[in-house]
Amino acid sequence: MILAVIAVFNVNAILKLDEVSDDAIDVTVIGQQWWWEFRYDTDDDGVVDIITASQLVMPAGRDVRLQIQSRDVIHSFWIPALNGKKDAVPGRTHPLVLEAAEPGIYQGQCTEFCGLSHGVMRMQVKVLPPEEYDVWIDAMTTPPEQPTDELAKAGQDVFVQQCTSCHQVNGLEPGAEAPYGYARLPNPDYGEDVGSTLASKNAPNLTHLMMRDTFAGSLLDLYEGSSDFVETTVGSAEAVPSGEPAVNNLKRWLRNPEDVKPMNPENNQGMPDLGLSEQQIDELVAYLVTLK
Ligand code: HEC
Ligand SMILES: [Cu+2]
Repeated sequence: MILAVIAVFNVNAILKLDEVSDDAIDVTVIGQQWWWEFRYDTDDDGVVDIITASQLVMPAGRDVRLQIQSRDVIHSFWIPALNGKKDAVPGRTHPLVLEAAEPGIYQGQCTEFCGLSHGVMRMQVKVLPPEEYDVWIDAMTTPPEQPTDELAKAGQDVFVQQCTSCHQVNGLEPGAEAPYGYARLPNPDYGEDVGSTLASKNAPNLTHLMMRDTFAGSLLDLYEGSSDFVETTVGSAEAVPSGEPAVNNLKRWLRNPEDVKPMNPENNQGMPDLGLSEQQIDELVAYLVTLK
């Protein structure tokens, strides 16, 4: 009898967990060794118009329906403050609904052992007030401005030569020639199209790199003084990050990514050391910080 009474409340609550409102937002989440990708179709026309990494962005007070997938091994998506865990399994799509009442930055961690850098495969959910979320969508669907200073322009040339074989900046392809143009749409099949040698055929889309607060699987900050993001901070969050770009973190990454996090580039997992000169690194970083 007692169990029957408890079951009424229990079953009710369990059914509600999967309920979503009509204005829910759909986001595809893809686990990779060792970072998370997020894809949005903001105008619901069946075409992906935003591809970003490390940080899932959503508005407060609205359901977000995640479709969780993987491109390599089994990962598990978990934002403890927002919902339970859900496995990311190659060849399958698992749904999970998130809803956050309060703006803030919510921390998460991959919770299924997925190889070398599993322990540092982090992610964040940035929850924005609804009007700030619109600002974010606007920024993410507007091409970044072309670099104007000489150092950044030189960096863009190096980027086309050395980086576009793995990373997309919407509109820049390997062998592209100046003056470069940025297309508005990201390409979900970019890796396949450029013949990427990566095991997952995929690297983070960098078109709006500086719109995130962290990079490299949320291991390093993209802005100075934002290290308080290591813990979930509820209360406020900005659509467009402000502050000084953490150029030293970007330089560290480009000098040798494997120094920052364990990867297996010999097996085409992760980003290899490209043997860049300090001059090239300065140029590349001057370019990367324009990607906003
Ligand atoms: C062989 C493929 C490959 C090449 C070439 C490559 N990268 Fe990467 N890069 C990756 C992969 C894979 C990751 C994701 C690593 C991770 O976080 O686990 C990555 C991550 C990054 C990130 C962090 C992005 C984020 O949002 O977390 C930056 C910045 C970056 N690369 C810049 C560059 C630049 C600049 C170049 C050219 C000098 C370059 N990469 C060349 C594969 C590549
Ligand atoms: Cu993982």
